[in-house]
Amino acid sequence: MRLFRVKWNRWFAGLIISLAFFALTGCASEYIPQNFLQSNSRAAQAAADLFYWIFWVATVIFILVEGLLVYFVLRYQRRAPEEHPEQYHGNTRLEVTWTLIPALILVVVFAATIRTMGETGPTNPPGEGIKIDVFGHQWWWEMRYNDGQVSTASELHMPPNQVMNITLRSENVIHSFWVPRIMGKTDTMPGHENVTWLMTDQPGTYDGQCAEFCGTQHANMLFRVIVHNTPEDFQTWLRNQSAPPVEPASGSLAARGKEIITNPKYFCTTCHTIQGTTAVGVTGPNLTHFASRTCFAGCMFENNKENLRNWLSSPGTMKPGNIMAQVLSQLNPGDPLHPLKPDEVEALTAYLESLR
Ligand code: HEC
Ligand SMILES: [Cu+2]
Repeated sequence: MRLFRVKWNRWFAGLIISLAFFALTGCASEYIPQNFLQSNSRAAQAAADLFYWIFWVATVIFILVEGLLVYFVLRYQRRAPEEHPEQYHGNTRLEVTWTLIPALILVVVFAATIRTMGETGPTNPPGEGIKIDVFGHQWWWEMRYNDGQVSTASELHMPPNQVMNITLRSENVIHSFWVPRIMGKTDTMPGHENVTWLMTDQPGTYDGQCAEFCGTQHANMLFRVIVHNTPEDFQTWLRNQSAPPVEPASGSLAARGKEIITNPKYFCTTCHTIQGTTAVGVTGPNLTHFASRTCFAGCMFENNKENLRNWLSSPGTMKPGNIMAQVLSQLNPGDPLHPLKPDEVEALTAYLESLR
């Protein structure tokens, strides 16, 4: 009788754990930015369809196999301590059957996967559209338009209903370019070019993510895909990105910021480019139109005054391990985590905020 009670306690615990599991899966909010099952493009929809198709096939198999298992356990359980089952060995017909059926199912799943890849895979764009280059850096994404004449960071802009043909590169480690709601993953490889494409008819902002572990800040290597409402809106954006930034009024705080950033003593120019100035470095994000962007540092931060001020006063606290913090630490050996003086930070913030 005691044994019996213990068993029921276990059943009860099992029940509670499964209930908690199903309850927790309901915790996610309605809109999940990186949920590829809530797709916003034909390619993502095809991937989601394939997923559901395989999921239901697997569910039927699961119910069938587990159902039979439970049935046999109950039907043929030992009823007396001295009872032994009848002994069998081998049944060729049964064994061939249960080898062939799973093999056939796998062939069908494989064929469906190949078909989806053929229709919407990264190497099969539905046509030629706008060519851009995307680079994976540690730890941010760079997007180059117009054969490299325009370079921006953390934001990929595109028009609706047009193919973006993307060449992917990396200068350091392997990253993976992923916009779950629009397209599947494609790796960026050092020394090797990969291609992918994006297309959607739904304007909006979609979250992207590096999907291949690439160092300590891998999880903070995000980006945004901004699909403009009309092709004209996109062209306006591109024209603005191609133009040099507005010159700060002489004597202003922003003008002092420009002096600092272009002064080689501060190293900024070795890593950043600001069109029309002496800053021509390419290690870090191009800052020519920094203020036009919605986020920075691999979209780890919203682009606002407070975050920018914090970034400039201590990039090593904001995103530990990044190369900017490492190099700037030389500016202030006494307190390497705070390389710039507060008034320098203020001036730089004012200047960067003027780069629309
Ligand atoms: C050794 C190269 C290097 C130096 C020197 C450097 N930076 Fe950076 N900077 C970077 C890198 C790399 C990032 C992106 C880091 C990340 O997101 O992981 C960055 C990010 C930034 C950003 C955010 C831009 C964006 O879109 O993400 C600003 C603003 C910035 N730096 C300003 C400065 C200023 C001002 C100086 C000089 C005081 C400076 N940087 C010096 C490499 C450098
Ligand atoms: Cu990465």
